This record gives sequence, C-alpha cells and structure tokens, in this order.
Amino acid sequence: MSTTASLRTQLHPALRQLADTIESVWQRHLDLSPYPLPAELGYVEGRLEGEKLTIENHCYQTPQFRKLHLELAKVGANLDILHCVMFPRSDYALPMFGTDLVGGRGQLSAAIADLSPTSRDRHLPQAYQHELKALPLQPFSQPRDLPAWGDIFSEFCLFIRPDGTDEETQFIARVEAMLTIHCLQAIATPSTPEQQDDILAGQRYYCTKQQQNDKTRRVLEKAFGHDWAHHYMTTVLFDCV
Ligand code: BLA
Repeated sequence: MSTTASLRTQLHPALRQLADTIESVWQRHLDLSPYPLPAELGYVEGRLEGEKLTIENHCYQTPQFRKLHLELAKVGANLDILHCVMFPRSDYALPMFGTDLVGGRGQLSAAIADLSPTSRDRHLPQAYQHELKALPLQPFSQPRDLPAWGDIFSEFCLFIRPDGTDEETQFIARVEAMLTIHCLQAIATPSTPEQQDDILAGQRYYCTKQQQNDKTRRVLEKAFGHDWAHHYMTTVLFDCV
C-alpha cells in the first residue's frame, strides 16, 4: 500500500490535523503554484537496517516564497514525523517559518514551531514582534530545551512535549496563528532586491544550523545510507540557494 494519499491517514491524528491546517492556511492566503521537486524525491521508501521509512512531500511556490515544503514521514510502526519549512525568495526580507512534530504510539515527543529571524541583526521585523506578542500565551506542561545548534530560533519559539490531546490541539492552534501572521505579513512585504546578499546569508546560516540536527540525520541514514541522507538534508530539507 503505497499511494501518496494513504500516508496521511496512517499518521498520528495530530500530525494529520497539523498537515491539513498548514495546507488550508497556505491556500487561504497565498497564491500557490506547483514546485518542481525531482520526481524521485516526491514519494520515497527506504529500508536498510530495520524499519521501513516512507516519505511523502508536498511542495509549492508563491510570489514571495521560492519553496513551501510540507513533509510527512513514517518510520516503521512507531515513529511519525511532520516537517514543514517556508523558504522566502531571495528578494523578500522575511523570516523562516519552520515546524517539526515527532511522535508515535499515540504519544508526541517533540513539537516545535518558530518564525526564525534571518536578518543581519537577528531580530524579527517589528510588525512580526508586535503580532506575536499579542497572541494569547498558553502554558504547556512540558517545555523542552533547545539543542546547541538552536541559536537560530527566536524568542517566540515554542518547543514542547505535548501532554495529551488538549495540548496537541493548543499547539496546532498556535502554529495556525503564527502561520497566519506570517502569510499576511509576507503578502504585504515589498520585494527588496538590494538586500539580496543579506537575505541569502541569513537563509544559509539557518540551513547550516538545521543540517546539524543529528536526530534527523540518524533517522534518514538508517533507512537510506549516509550519502543519500546528506543529499536529502542539503537539497530537500534545508537547501541553501
Ligand atoms: C527532533 N527530529 C527530531 C527528532 C527526530 C526528528 C526523530 C527527535 C524527537 C525528539 O527529540 O523527541 C526527525 N525530523 C526528523 C526527520 C525529519 C524531520 C527524519 O523533519 C524529516 C524527514 N526540525 C525540523 C524543523 C525544525 C526542527 C523545520 O525539521 C524546527 C523549526 C527542529 N527537531 C527539531 C528540534 C528537535 C527535533 C529542535 C530536537 C533536537 C534535540 O533535542 O536534539
């Protein structure tokens, strides 16, 4: 059973809901076109040692974003992953939106979402700060510490281990709010080609740090081998332009 429509229905319900939420916010606010991902990377199955890893990619582009990437993955019966990153075009001075939701067997272990600054001063634009500060602050019972490479994330980064369906729902609502702020800000932001060098440097720094996530690398290496994992992390997950 390996049709692309089937993976979403096999995942933890919170991942399914978050995937649907992300796509509907994108469709509501952005002018989506298809993104030409190499055919062999749209739907991928791997099995080296142990469990089968299945990956399903959904990619779009818009006038403001060179790539919107939503990925769903399943490792054996016990590990489900949702990964999403929005890459702005090099003439739009926008932060990077990213989220990762990891779990399985009915329990999520990691839920992270951020709008990460990529400007030279490493601050989010004023309008973003203003709107993010206005969001209701819900306490989560199990906050998690960022790894050493996580200096790319903003003060608004949410990183938790969700405890139960209420916190899962709250996390998804928070991501929806962040994503809506980002889409509305992005379509109101003018193109600034004269800032291209700084924008690209900020995106490269972000991608270089994300490529240091050993937990992601290990999962991919186990199923596909070192070379494929490196290629995938640097061309699909976190490609620097
Ligand atoms: C953690 N990411 C993880 C974990 C796994 C993956 C297995 C460990 C879960 C845990 O600590 O509870 C695996 N994530 C993957 C795989 C893919 C993936 C295989 O996306 C893709 C196929 N990661 C991102 C993005 C962010 C991110 C966009 O891809 C943030 C915006 C963050 N993931 C992130 C962080 C951790 C994590 C911070 C915890 C790392 C740690 O504690 O060391």
